[in-house]
Amino acid sequence: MALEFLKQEQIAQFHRDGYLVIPGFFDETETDSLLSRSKQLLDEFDVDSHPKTKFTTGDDNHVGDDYFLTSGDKIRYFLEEDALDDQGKLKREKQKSINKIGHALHELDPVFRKATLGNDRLKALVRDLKFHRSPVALQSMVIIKQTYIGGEVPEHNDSTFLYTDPPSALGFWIALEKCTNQNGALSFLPGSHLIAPITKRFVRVPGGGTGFEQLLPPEEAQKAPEGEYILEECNPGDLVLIHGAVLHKSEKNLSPNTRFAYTFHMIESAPYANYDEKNWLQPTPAMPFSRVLDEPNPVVIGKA
Ligand SMILES: O=C(O)CCC(=O)C(=O)O
Repeated sequence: MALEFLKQEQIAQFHRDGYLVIPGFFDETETDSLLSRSKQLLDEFDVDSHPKTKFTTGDDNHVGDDYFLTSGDKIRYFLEEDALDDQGKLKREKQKSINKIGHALHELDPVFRKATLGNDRLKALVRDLKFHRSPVALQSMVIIKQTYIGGEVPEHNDSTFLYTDPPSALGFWIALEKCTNQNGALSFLPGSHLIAPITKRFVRVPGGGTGFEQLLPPEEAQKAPEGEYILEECNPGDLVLIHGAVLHKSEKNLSPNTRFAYTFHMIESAPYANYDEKNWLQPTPAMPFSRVLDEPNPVVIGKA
C-alpha cells in the first residue's frame, strides 16, 4: 500500500533507532493553539482545592495517591517537585509551579482532542507506521519544565508504565516550544529498544498506591546497555515518535526558558494485546480507550 505521510526511510529509522523526530508535524497555528490552551489550563488551576500532589518518575518518589491514580479520565495538575516550601505552600505563582497536566486531555479538551483523535495527518502516519493493528490512545499530558526548577525525567522506557502483553506502547511527544540542552530536551539511547529488556513495570499496589514490580532477576535488570545518549533538540511543532522499549530521559530545566510539550500514547488493543490490569491507568466504563483509526489497521510489520 502506498505511504500517505511517512517516507520509507523514516519508518526504517524509527525501527533502527527506536525513535523518530518529524520536524514541523504541527504547523505554527496548530502549535500555538496547543500552547495557548496549555497556558489557559494553567490559569484555570485552582490551587486551593489541590491536594498538592507531586509527581516524579524517580523510583523512590512515585506519589501513588488517589489524585494521581484517578486522573486517567480527568484533567488534573501535578506540581514541580521544588514548587512547594516546607509548609506545603507554593513558592511561586501557580502558572510557574505546575510540572504536568494530565491524563485525559485527548478525550476531554477540544483543542487537544482535535490534535489527537481528530487529526487526519496523525491517522495517516499511524497507518503508514503499521505499529499496531488496532491502536487506542491513552495517557495524554502537557509536560512543562518550568524555569529554573523543571524536574528531570530519569532514564526509562514507556512500556514500564503502560504494560501490555505483548509490549506495544508507542509515545507521541510534541514540542510546543523550542527544546534545547538548556531547558530539558529529550535524549535517547538509539537502538536500546532492540537490546534492553523491559526490566520492571509500574503497578498499582494492592491496598493502595503504586510501586515497581521487577520482571527480571536483579543481576539481569542492572546490566546497563552500552551506547551514547543522543540529545534531540526540537523546534515548536516537531513530533517525536517513541518506541515503548527505547530508553530515554530529560534533564532538569535550570534555564530562564520554559519547555512546554504535549505527549500521548498508543497501545495495541485486544485481542492483539492485553492491557494489564495492574497498570496505574485503567479505562473506565465512562471513558474506555478511544480507537485512533476508523478501521483496524490490517497489517503489522517489523514490531521489535
Ligand atoms: O517530556 C519529558 O521531558 C519526558 C517525556 C517522557 O519521557 C515520556 O513521555 O515518556
